[in-house]
Amino acid sequence: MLIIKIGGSVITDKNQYKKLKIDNLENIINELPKKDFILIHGAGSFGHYLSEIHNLNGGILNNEKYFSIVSKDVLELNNIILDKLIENGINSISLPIHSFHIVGSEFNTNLFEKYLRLNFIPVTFGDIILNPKTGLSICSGDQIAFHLSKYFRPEKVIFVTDVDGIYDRDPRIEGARLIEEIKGNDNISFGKRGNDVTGGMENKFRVINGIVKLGIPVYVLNGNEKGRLFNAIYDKEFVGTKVMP
Ligand code: IP8
Repeated sequence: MLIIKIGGSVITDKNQYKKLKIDNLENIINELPKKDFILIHGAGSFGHYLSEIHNLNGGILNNEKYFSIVSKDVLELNNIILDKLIENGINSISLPIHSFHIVGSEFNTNLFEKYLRLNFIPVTFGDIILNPKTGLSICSGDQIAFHLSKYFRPEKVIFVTDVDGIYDRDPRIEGARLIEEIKGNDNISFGKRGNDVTGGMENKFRVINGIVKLGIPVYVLNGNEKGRLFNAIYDKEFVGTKVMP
C-alpha cells in the first residue's frame, strides 16, 4: 500500500482565505490509484490563513472562536476533496483526527486498517486537535503521515508539494539544484516558504527523515505539473526527489 500526502499549497492559494486551486486538485485526483492507499491532505488557506492571524499555534488564548472556524473550514476542504474523489471512482471515507486523537497519546490506526480491509480509501488531513497542555493545537498532515507510516509500513510515501522536490540549498538561491535521489541522512537545507503555521519545508524534512529511518522510501514532487504523481506512483521516471533509506 501507499501513503500519499497532498500539500495544501498545491490545492489552495495560501495567500487567499479558502481559495481553491481546482484545476490542480482535479489533475491530482485523476492520477491517484483507485485502491490500496491512504490519502492525507494539508489545510492550505482553509487552515493556515486564520491560524496565523489568530495565533492558533500558541494554544487557547481567547481565540476559541477561530479554533471552531478553522476546524470547520478544514472539514469543508475535506468535503470538497471527498466529492472529487468519489466522482473519480475512489471510494473514500473521511477520518478526521480531531475525533479520535489527542497530542501525546498513541495514534490509533484501528479504523484506517478496517476501512482499508473493506477496500475503502481512508482520507484524513491536518487538523485542530486536543492538547493536554495548551487546550487545542494544530497537527499537520505531515505528522499524521509519520504516525501512519510507522504502523502500516507502506511501500513508499509520496509528498505532493508545490516545489519540484528537494534542493541542495534554499531553492530561492541562484544555482540551487534539484536532487534526484538522496540518502535520508544527507545534509539538506530548506528555506521557509509562504505562511505555514506547521513549519514549512524544514519541518517536512524532519518528518521525511523520520519515515526514511523506518526503512520506507519517500518521494517528493511537484503537484502543479501533470503526470509526475502518476509516474511516481507506478515507479516510472519522474521529475522529483527520491529519499531512500
Ligand atoms: O497543512 C495544518 O495541516 P498541514 C492544519 O498539513 C491546520 O500542515 C488546521 C492549519
